[in-house]
Amino acid sequence: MTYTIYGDLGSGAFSAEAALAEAGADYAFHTVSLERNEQRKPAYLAINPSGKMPALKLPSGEIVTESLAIVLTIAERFAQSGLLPVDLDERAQALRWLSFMASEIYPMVEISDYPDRFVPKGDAAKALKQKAQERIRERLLIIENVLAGPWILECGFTAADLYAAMILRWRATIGREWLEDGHVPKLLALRNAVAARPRIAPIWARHFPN
Ligand SMILES: N[C@@H](CCC(=O)N[C@@H](CS)C(=O)NCC(=O)O)C(=O)O
Repeated sequence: MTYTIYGDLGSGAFSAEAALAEAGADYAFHTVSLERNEQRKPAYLAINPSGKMPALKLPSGEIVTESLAIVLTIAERFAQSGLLPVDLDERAQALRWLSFMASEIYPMVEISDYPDRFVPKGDAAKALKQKAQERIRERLLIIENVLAGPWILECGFTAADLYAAMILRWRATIGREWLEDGHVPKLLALRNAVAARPRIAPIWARHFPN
């Protein structure tokens, strides 16, 4: 029995797949198409009633949802992967920044990508999208300012880095121009360093071509 990731390419499923690859785990990737709205269809709602991806099926058959819980589950089960530092103070910082991204940034992604789920289409939706992008950018700048370089933590690569790289690659969500305007050079270097990691590079290329 292997792990099975449910999700689409380019989505939060990247974090699950990159974590499993870093851990050297066997896994299968089951595509749930965002374009076809399959995350809202009964077959997927039976896996994750919240209609969000990713979901991870454990070898036992249990389902884990929420990208943060998935990444931490993988880090715990493959302790030798170094996805979480052994030192408890360093680990606390990895957990801090992972939680910050999952709870302060990721929820803004839905608002930026689908503002008309929250307010009527048109000017209200445009204004809301802009606000959500501002929040994401403010929060990315907080990480930019504490980032040790090349990774978030001085002790080295952790799961927080692969999670940050994924968010940084959601260019349309954040705003391409802002990203290209030089506000977050350390985070962009981190994103490139994550993309170049030997176990992640082929996964990055599948999720984020071009
Ligand atoms: N809190 C969830 C958020 C996941 C999420 O928003 N995933 C997006 C793809 S990146 C999704 O499933 N969107 C589909 C939708 O909102 O309909 C997590 O961390 O796993």
